[in-house]
Amino acid sequence: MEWIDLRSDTVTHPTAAMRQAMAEAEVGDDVYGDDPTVNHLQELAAERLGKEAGLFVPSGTMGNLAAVLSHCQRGDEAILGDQAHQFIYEAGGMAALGGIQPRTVPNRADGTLPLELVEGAIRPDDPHHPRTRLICFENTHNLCQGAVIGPEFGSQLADVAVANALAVHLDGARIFNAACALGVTAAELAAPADSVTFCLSKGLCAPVGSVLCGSEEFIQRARRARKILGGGMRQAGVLAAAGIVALTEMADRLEEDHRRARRLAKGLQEIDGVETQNPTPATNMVYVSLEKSAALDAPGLSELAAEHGIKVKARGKRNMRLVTHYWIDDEAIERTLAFFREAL
Ligand code: TLP
Repeated sequence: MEWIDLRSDTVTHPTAAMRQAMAEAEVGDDVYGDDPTVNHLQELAAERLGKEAGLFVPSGTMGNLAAVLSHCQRGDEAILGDQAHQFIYEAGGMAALGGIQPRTVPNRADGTLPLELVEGAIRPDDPHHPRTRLICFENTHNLCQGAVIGPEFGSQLADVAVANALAVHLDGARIFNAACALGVTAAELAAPADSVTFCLSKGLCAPVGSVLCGSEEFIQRARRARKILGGGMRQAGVLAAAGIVALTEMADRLEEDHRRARRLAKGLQEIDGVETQNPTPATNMVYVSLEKSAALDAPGLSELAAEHGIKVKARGKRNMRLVTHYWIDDEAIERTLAFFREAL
C-alpha cells in the first residue's frame, strides 16, 4: 500500500538523487577527519548557516546535546522554553548525561520566550545556585504549532545573553522551513546564536543526520562531546552524501509543503467536529482538536485512518498533529480531507 504518512516530516524517505549520491559517495574514516564527503557537507552547512564550522551528527537530539555539553559544565544551568523539544522530547539528556539543570520559562504561543522572564531566570553569582551558562531557543517551534521566529527576537535574546556572558544555542531542526516562511536566509536566523543544530532528515528528506554549526573552537569541543555520546562515525560519507543533496536541492522548496499545510488546515476547519488550532499554519504543521461531539476520538480516528492508508498521530484523546512534507502531494491532501469528512 502507498501510505499517506502525516505523522511527521521525519518519515521522509531519501529521493532518487540521494540514493544515487549515497551509492557513489567517496568515503574515509570520519573519526580521523578523513571522510571527504562528510567534510564537504560540514563546510556547506557552516556556510549556509553563516558559521565557521560544522559537525555531522547522527540526529537532532545528539546535535542539541553535544551543543549543551560543549557550552556547559556539570552543575551548570541552561534556560529554555517549557515547550522546547530539548526539554520535552530529548529524554532529559542534558540532566541524565551532562549533569546540567534545565531551567524553563514559559514559551509564548508564538514560540518566543518572554525576555523579562529569561532575565529573571539568570542566577546571581552565589555558591547556593547553579551557574547559568546557556539560553536555548527553537525555530521553527514544534510544539508551538510550527511557529516561525523572526530575526528580531533572536537578536534581543542575544543582547540579554551577551550582557550576562551567556551562550545561545538554537535548535533549528527546521530552520530552513522558518527561513522559507519568513523570506530570510537561515544564516540571518542563526546569526544571534553561538551554535545551531539543523536536521537533514526531516523536511529535507535525508535518511539520517543533522549538522551542528558554530565557531571553529566550539566545534572542536563539540567533536569531543559527540565522541562521548558515541556519535563518532566511520565511513559516514554514505550518509553525508544524502545530506549534501538535502542541503543543495531540498532546502529551498519547503514553501510547497507550507502551502499544502495551509490547504489541509483550511479543509479540516470546514469539517464539523474539527477545530484547527492553527488555521493558517506558518510552516508544515497542522495541529487539530476533535470536539467532544465528534464521531471518533483521536486514537479512534487514527486507527480508522490507518485502515484507509493514512497515518496520523493522535496526541492524547482529542488532539492530533499532521505534518506535510516532500512525499505528500496535492492528491494526498485531498484524500486525507475526504477521509476526515467521511469518518466524522
Ligand atoms: N522531532 C520529532 C519528535 O521527536 C517529536 C517530530 O516528529 O517532530 N528538535 C526539534 C524541534 C524536533 O522537532 C526534533 C524531532 C528534534 C530536535 C530531534 O531530532 P531527531 O529526531 O533527529 O533526534
